[in-house]
Order: sequence, then structure tokens, then C-alpha cells
Amino acid sequence: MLKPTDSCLQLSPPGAHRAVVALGSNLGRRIVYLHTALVALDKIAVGTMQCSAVYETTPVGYLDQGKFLNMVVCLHTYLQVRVLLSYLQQVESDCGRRRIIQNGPRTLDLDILLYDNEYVCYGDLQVPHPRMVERGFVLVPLAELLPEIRLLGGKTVAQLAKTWDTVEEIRYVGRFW
Ligand code: PH2
Ligand code: MG
Ligand code: MG
Repeated sequence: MLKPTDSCLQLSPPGAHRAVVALGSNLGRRIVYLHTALVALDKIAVGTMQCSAVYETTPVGYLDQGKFLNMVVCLHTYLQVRVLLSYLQQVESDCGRRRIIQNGPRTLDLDILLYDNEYVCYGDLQVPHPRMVERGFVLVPLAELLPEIRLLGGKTVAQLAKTWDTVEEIRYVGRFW
């Protein structure tokens, strides 16, 4: 039987890269924006994508905003990392994303968490995502797909997820895809 994590751990097809993307929405029809993002990600994916369940989470950072729906997706893609970033920004923009308040409410947020085992550092793009190790709303869904990988600091995703699960309010909503 194919386990949900199998294709995340498999080597990418020749020339392709493994990208892990975090999805978040806390404005408007949140589940519709997540679905729109998945359709867009599927267009650039080689083979099948692995999707976590959807979680409802209380905002972290800027607190005066509505609850988020969060999930994580793992895919293989031929897009180079900066091209992938541009693609994700276009999808955000197509979903009506306006950048008004930093960390404020958004229809759709798409963040690259991991890209192969690469370290990427540009002014507007850092991979692995520098704040992922301290964000339960990222770690809990990611632990469904890649529990055993080690992140900055040496702990596994599963270990970190267990820690942050108790700090943030993270409610399992369901698996839709
Ligand atoms: N995204 C942020 C800031 N805070 N909080 C939750 N719960 N979920 C998010 O996706 C989120 C956040 C910045 O991107
Ligand atoms: Mg974000
Ligand atoms: Mg973002």
C-alpha cells in the first residue's frame, strides 16, 4: 500500500526538485483559496502531490485577525526555486492577495519551506523557511508528510511538532484532498 509520505521521501525524477510548500488563508472563503492553490500547484507538479490535512489555527505574530486554515503540500517540480517563488506569488495575487499589514490577514499565503536539501538565501527568499521550526501551524501538518527529517537545530519535525502543538491552538479540521 502506498503510504501518504512515500512520494515525499522518494528521489525526485531526473531534473526535478522536491518542494515543500505551506498554505495559509484567513480571509474570505478560506477553503476555496486553499483549493485554488492546490489546483495551481498540481499544474507544476511531476507525479502526485502529497497533501496534509487542513488545520484551523489561531494567528501567530499579529494577533488582531481571524483564524487561519493551514496545510502543507509536498511535490516534485521542474521549476527552479526562484521561478517557483514567482509562480506562488502570482497565484497569491490571482487570489486577491493585498500586502497591507505585515503578517496581517490574507486570502492566500504560499511559503516555500524546503527545496531539496538546499540552502537558499536571497533578500526575499530564504529556504529552509527561517521561522518554520517555531511555528506549530507549519510543523503539525508537515509532521504528517515528513515526520523524520531533521531541521535546523537537529530536531525532527515530529519532535518539534509535539512541542509547538501545545503552545499554539491547532485544531484538526479534516482531510479533503
Ligand atoms: N502566517 C503568518 C503569521 N501568522 N498564524 C497562523 N496561525 N497561520 C499562518 O499561516 C500565519 C500566522 C505569516 O505568514
Ligand atoms: Mg507565511
Ligand atoms: Mg508568505
